Amino acid sequence: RRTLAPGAVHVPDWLDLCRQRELVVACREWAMQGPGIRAASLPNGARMSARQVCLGWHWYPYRYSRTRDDQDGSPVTPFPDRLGDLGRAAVADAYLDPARGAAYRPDIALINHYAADARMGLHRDSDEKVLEPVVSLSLGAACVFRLGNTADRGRPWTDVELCSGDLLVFGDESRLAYHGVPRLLTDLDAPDIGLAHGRLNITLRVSGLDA
Ligand code: MD3
Ligand code: FE
Repeated sequence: RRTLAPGAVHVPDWLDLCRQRELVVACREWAMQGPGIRAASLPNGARMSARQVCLGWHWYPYRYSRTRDDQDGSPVTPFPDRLGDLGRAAVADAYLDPARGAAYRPDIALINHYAADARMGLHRDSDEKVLEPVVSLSLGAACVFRLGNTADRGRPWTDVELCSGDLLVFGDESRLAYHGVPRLLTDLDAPDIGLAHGRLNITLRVSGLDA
């Protein structure tokens, strides 16, 4: 467990291989429940290179909707209880604060799949109406994760290698920090968890929107 910045905690190897495999299976099922995994289009027309499935609320740049407004308009898959439980355990372990963990009520899961050449540019997550922590779980290929500052996309930043099973929690002073994924590392070093290639990242969030 390592504090990267105030409110930003990295717990390497938080998920054992069995839980990693279970999550890969679950992500595959969630992805099959709707119109499929999508590359979101930004308002400038560019497509994101990571592909995404949303649970609880559908992220439609740059807002949340209960329907898949940029796909077939179908209702988003409900947020699964088991991810709520996982999020509470994550916050408790990252902050060494069982009470804070118990109070955490995520209602959004964004599942991103990165192929070998996918990236995520530096951005901040500011579409949620409350500044509760974001929980991130990494599966499959490792990546370089860049944690920037809260002022702009420039330096200072810190690069951290995220591996399969790692937990990151971002809250408090780090909740609005710029962050991104400059590159993936080789699949060849990833554990065998049933993911054919690339990297999966699950983020859990609290929308602050009415149920
Ligand atoms: C730092 N995902 O989905 S997860 C995203 O690996 C996103 O897929 C990246 O950025 C990924 O928005 C990074 C780690 C993460 C998530 C949310 C944060 C870091 C954060 C919010 C504030 C600060
Ligand atoms: Fe983000």
